Amino acid sequence: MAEAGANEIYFDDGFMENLMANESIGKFIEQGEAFRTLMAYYKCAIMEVETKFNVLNEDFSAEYDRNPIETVKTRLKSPESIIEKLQRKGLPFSAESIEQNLSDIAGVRVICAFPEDIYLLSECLLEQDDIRLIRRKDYIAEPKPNGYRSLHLIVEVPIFLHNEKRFMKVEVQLRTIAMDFWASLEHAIYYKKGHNAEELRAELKECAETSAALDLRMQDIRARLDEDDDSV
Ligand code: 0O2
Repeated sequence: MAEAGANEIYFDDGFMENLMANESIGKFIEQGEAFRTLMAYYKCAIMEVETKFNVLNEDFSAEYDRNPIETVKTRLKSPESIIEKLQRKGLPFSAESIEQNLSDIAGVRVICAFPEDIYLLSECLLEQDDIRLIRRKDYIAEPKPNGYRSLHLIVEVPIFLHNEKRFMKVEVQLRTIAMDFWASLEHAIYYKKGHNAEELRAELKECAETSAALDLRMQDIRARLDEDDDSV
């Protein structure tokens, strides 16, 4: 087999044969061009939403001398995860099906220091007149049974192409630093099996509650600091 160049990936024959033997995945591969174009649109939508949050952060920094955002992370769902999700949900393998049925191809995660900044930023985003809210799930007000907390928004944002304006879906997850840290640890034990897995999950759930209480205490300290500054 030829050496793969820096940007090339070679699959062995068996891998491609297995993939093409699955009729629906074969069709998906045939749709390569449409798939690549769609992914480029999602990338543009990610850039639009990321910029909106960066603008809000700058604005708050200039107006109130503080940054509500610690970090913005973005990700485009990998082809493997897209195929797995379509397969799991029994959905057709096509660019059209992806656009119609999946809402988390483009992901933007906004990490804040304090819980109240999550709601502030989400309101600021949703008030913008080019943003359409498709779905909102508040896992902070109602945490998942395992302790997971975050605010999830599915929004549609317009991207302006050379010949059309197109609305694309983006999943926005807003969470505190502590919630993010917890979620990465939870993700690591998600697939864990074995005798102590249940014990670890129970302990992690307790950590979620302790860390949510800590988030609120630190937010309260910040509010009291602000009051002191105002009274000087
Ligand atoms: P990835 O790679 O992070 O994207 P849907 O997408 O609508 O079919 P669902 O379950 O309705 O699925 O979406 P929901 O509840 O809004 O959550 C989707 C994403 O939130 C997940 O994406 C995770 O990123 C995150 N998430 C939700 N629940 C948990 C949890 O219990 N633990 C952790 N660590 N993350 C969670 P993906 O697709 O799993 O992966």
